[in-house]
This record gives sequence, structure tokens and C-alpha cells, in this order.
Amino acid sequence: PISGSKEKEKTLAMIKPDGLLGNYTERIKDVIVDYGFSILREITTQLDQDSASRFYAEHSPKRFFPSLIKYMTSGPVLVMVLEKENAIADWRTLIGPTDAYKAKITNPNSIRAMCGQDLEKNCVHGSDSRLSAQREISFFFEDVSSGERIITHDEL
Ligand code: RTP
Ligand code: MG
Repeated sequence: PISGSKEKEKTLAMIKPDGLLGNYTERIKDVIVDYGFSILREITTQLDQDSASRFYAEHSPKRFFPSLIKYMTSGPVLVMVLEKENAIADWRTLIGPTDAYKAKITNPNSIRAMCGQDLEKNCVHGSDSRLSAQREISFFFEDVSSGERIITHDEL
């Protein structure tokens, strides 16, 4: 299919430890379904130091990295593969800005405004690009119909 076609796309969504602990799972899933995403896969798991560090490897040089790893390993997470047209960008829009405190002011209807607290404890994750989505989905799940990968003109 060429770019601009209504091909479905997959993204990785995660409810972080504060989201699970705060019992936001059902409310978040209601939003997911209301916005037309299909939940293709889901798993509840506990990240350890090593897996959390590998998942957020891009942030390893950052000052906030140790704190991020402590947060992400503080309890179980719920990881989901979501699918719909334009899933990656739409899920990022739906979760809102990284800083949940700011989200409450600027994006009050976003998921992070609903269940997050601040710049770190923002209750959900979303893949930020097609490359990240592929990497993150295969980080947690095996063979999520990789044959359905969309090739656009730009990649040819
Ligand atoms: P995510 O990857 O979890 O979906 O979040 P994001 O793209 O909105 O933000 P990103 O820059 O990738 O940061 C990853 C996570 O690190 C924590 N963080 N802490 N203290 C800080 O300055 C800071 N900045 C980011 C957040 O939990 C953020 O979601
Ligand atoms: Mg990110």
C-alpha cells in the first residue's frame, strides 16, 4: 500500500506501575476501546533492573535515568499491542504530554491528566515512532503478525 492509505498500524502501550497501583486499568482500557483501538495482545509483567534499562536504553545517559528505572521497577506493568489506523500518533495524542502535571492544565482530557502525577509518574507509555513500535512490540511479544508491516513510498 502507498502512504496515505488506510492501513492499520500497531503500537506498544503500557500502563506503568502507578497506573496499575491506582486501579486505572479499566478506565484506560475503556478509553482505548472508545477511540477505536483493538487490543491485540496484553501481558502483565514485572520489569527488573535489566529489562527496564534495556527498554529505556535511549535515556541511559540522562540524569533522570536512575529514577526512571526505580519507578518502572516499583511494581507490575500492563503491556498491550494496540492496533488501528494511525495508531502510533493517535495513542501519543491520547496519552498527552510527558509531564502529567502540565497535562492536567493543557490536555485535561488526556490519559496522563486522568491518572498521572508529574514529569516522571505519568502512568502510561506509548511508542514514539514506527521504528520504536516495532522494537518495543518485539521486546515483549513474539511474532505479532510482522508480515503486515506497511511499506510506504518513502521507504522504497
Ligand atoms: P514514554 O517513553 O514513557 O512514553 O514517555 P515520553 O515519550 O512521553 O517521554 P520520554 O522523554 O521518552 O521519557 C521517558 C519517561 O522518563 C520519565 N521522565 N522523567 N524527571 C525527568 O526529567 C523525566 N523526564 C522523563 C517519564 O516517566 C517519561 O515518560
Ligand atoms: Mg518515550
